[in-house]
Amino acid sequence: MLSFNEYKDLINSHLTDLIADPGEEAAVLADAMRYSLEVGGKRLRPVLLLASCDFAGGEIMEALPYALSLEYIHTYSLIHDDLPAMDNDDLRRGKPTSHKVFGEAMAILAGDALLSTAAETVTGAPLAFAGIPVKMAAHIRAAHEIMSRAGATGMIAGQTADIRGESLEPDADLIRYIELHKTADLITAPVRAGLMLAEADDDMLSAFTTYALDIGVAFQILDDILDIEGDQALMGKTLGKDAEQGKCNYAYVHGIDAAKEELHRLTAEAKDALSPYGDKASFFMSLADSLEIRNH
Ligand code: GRG
Repeated sequence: MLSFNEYKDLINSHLTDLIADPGEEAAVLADAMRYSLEVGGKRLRPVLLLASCDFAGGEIMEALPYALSLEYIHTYSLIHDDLPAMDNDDLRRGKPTSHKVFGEAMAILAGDALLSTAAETVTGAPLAFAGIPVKMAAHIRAAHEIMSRAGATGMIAGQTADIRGESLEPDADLIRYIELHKTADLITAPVRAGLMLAEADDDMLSAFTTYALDIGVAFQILDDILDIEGDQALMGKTLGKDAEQGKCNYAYVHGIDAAKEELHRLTAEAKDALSPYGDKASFFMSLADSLEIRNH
């Protein structure tokens, strides 16, 4: 296993390799796609994919296109989330948002193109390895896992519930639905897809699914806490918007103390799920701990 930063460096060094050149007539599209990818980001989702695949004995270079696809999907979701029709934000990853730099139409298209590049990447990945034996069923399962958790029953369903929640009475079930789908699905997809590529057994898949859903929900709860008491410069985005927009979230509805307790409970439950793997799972145990105390 590598360290978080070693996986991250590998991702960053290939991040824009798969951004196609649309020709001079549409060169601005590739510029906008690259801009949002390169302005920063923790790369949590692609790192999780490489680390999960590595943990289960898979080939990380074979998993790399799938990892990149996760960052394309995540970046598209941030570009679209920042649009005036959604959260209307001027700042993301500490820099002006896509629509502030390229205009609204181009920001919509850059998001669309990142999502289609992700689909092209996961469906085309086996072809990239023509000449070496490819476990086709594993590739198809991983591709389906990524695209379905990003889609109409996954992240987009969560975003829909989040927007709907602005005009509803706060409700614990709705809050958990939003956390699970808006955020945890795109953290669970890389973990499961990485294991699928390595043909991990069902017990491992089940333990790591519990881990990923827990750290995913915890990630959103801490995001909501940081929206109230975080440091704007560190977060790289405008804070305090959830209360302004009447967001249906854990910290806003149950209070900061209850949110911190739930964050801690979920982190402990996530680590507990991996206890059968002992020290071998230390990468994931430490990651859960560091995500619990992140400040950005
Ligand atoms: C617009 C289709 C569509 C979906 C939007 C991802 C999302 C769903 C909205 C973005 C806003 C938000 C609070 C999302 C929850 C997930 C989250 C906290 C994203 C930020 O992820 P980080 O902190 O970002 O990993 P970096 O910049 O580090 O990659």
